[in-house]
Amino acid sequence: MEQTEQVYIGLGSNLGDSRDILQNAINAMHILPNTKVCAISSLYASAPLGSKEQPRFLNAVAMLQTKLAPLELLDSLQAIEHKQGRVRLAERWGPRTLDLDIILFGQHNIDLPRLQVPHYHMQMRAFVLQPLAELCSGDFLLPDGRSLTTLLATCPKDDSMQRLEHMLYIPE
Ligand code: ROI
Repeated sequence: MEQTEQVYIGLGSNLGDSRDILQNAINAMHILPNTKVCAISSLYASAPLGSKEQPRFLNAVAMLQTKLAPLELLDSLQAIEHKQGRVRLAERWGPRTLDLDIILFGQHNIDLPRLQVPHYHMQMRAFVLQPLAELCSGDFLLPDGRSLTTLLATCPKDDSMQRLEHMLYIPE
């Protein structure tokens, strides 16, 4: 794919030094070929969705510009996850060192066995929508025509969610 696309990545971690792990992931995404990190949301802490018997999560959303094709980007993100020591545990919604999800890939709808974009669960997850809303305006439209404002208004409220003081940053 030759065209430059704007891609939104959801980052999450709840094992190890999560803030460090998320910053390292941003640094690693920034040096991918034909890719740069253009914007990063605030960092949010929230109670785990899924099994409650796990530490709280740190989440953020990054906006990238990339010329990589969707599956090339997915492979690159999975390589970063593995380098950060991610182990896929048997438990489906269990703890993870690093999760990098492609939330939106330009205005593309992607429905492949390995990759579905827009991300299936985004409309249910305040820890995705809230940071995403920091990076794009409320009238931002998804490929199916829904606005981000509509998604935010219908998303289950998460009272556990806290916007943190310390920030992630784009490396020089
Ligand atoms: N819960 C929160 N709060 N944040 C996440 O990133 C997250 N990721 C997941 C599950 C385990 C579903 N729960 C989460 O994959």
